[in-house]
Amino acid sequence: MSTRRNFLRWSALSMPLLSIGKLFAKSSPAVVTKPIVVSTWDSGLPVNAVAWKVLKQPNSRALDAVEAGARSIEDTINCCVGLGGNPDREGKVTLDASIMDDKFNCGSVMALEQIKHPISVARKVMETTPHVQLVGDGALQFALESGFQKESGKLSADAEKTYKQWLKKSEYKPVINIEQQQGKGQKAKAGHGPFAPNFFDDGSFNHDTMGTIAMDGSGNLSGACTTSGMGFKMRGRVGDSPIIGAGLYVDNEVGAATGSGQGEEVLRVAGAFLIVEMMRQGKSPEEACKIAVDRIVKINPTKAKDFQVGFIAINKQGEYGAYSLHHGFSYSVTLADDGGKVFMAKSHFPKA
Ligand code: SD4
Repeated sequence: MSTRRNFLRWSALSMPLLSIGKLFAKSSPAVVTKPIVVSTWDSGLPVNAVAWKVLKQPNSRALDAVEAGARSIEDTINCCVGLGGNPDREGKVTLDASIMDDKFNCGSVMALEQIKHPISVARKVMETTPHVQLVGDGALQFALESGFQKESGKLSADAEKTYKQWLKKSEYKPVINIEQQQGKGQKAKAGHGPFAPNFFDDGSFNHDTMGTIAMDGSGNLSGACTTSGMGFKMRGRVGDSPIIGAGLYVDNEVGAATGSGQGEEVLRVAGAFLIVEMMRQGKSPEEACKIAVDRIVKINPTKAKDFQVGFIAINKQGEYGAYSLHHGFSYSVTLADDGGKVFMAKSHFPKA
C-alpha cells in the first residue's frame, strides 16, 4: 500500500537508473537547466510526468505544473496522500496541502476532510482570498463554496485495514479510555497517547508526503506539497506540509525547497525556508538540504535516530539536490522528455 514500501520492493531494479542518473546535470550547469521538476520519493516519478506535460508546453507556468502533479497523486490510493490515505486516530482522513508561486503568493489548507484535491483548494485560497491558510471546517466550507465536491468520507479499503490493525495494536479507544490512561504507564506520561507511530509494522517510515518543486521555461519557480499527514495522528494535528516556510518555500530569486518526514521536526527548524536561505548564501541545493538536516540532528541526536526527514531543493540555475536524515529517501528528477530519473539522497545516518 505504501508507495515507500513499493519503492523498497523495486529499489533493486532501480539501481541501474540511479547510476545512469549520474549522467544527469548535477553540478553547476553553464546554462540554466529548465524546465525542471523534482519530487519527493520514487512515487514522484509519475507526478513529475504529469507536471512535465505542462512544463513542456510553450509559456506554461511552473505553478500549473506542480498543481497538476499534486492532483495526480491525490487521485491515487496510497498511504500518505489524498483521501485514500491513512486516517487520524479517530478514523478520519484529514488532508494538508500548500502551494507557492514565483511572486510570494501562497495558500494552504490544513485538516481538510472529504475533499479530493486539497492542493487545488490551497490554490484557491491563494488566488481568491486575502488569506494564506484555512483550517478544518472553515477550509471545508470554503472548498464547498468554491465548487469543490464533498466526498463520502469512507476510508479506502487499504486504509481501513491498516486502521483496524492499528486500533487493535494500540488499544486506542476514542475519548473516554484515553482519559483513563492518564497517569498510567508510558502512554499516559506522553499525554493523550497513543500517538502516530514513527514506523509502520514493516519498518518503513510513517510518511510519504508528495512535495514537488519546478522551474518553467521562463525560469520561474513554484512548489506544491500535499499529504494526509502522519497516519493515526491526533485529531487536529497539523504537520509541516501546509506551513509555508516549513514544508514548502519558494523564492523566485533564489530557489525552492520542500520535503517529507516527521513534520514536527521540520517545523522546529522552518526547514524549507532555511534551505532557501542557505541557497541564497551560495550553498548548493544538496548542501542547503544537508544544513537543515544537520540542524535537526543537533537539536537531539538521540531522538534523530528514530524518525526520518528528507528534503529536496532546486535553485535558480536549475541545479537540484536532496539530503535526508536516514538512508532510504529517494527523489525523482525530470528535466527532459525521457521519463525522469530516481535518485537516492545522501543521508546523515548511512544505510543500516
Ligand atoms: C507531516 N511531513 O504531516 C508530513 C508527513 C509526511 O507523508 O511526510 N507524510 O508531518
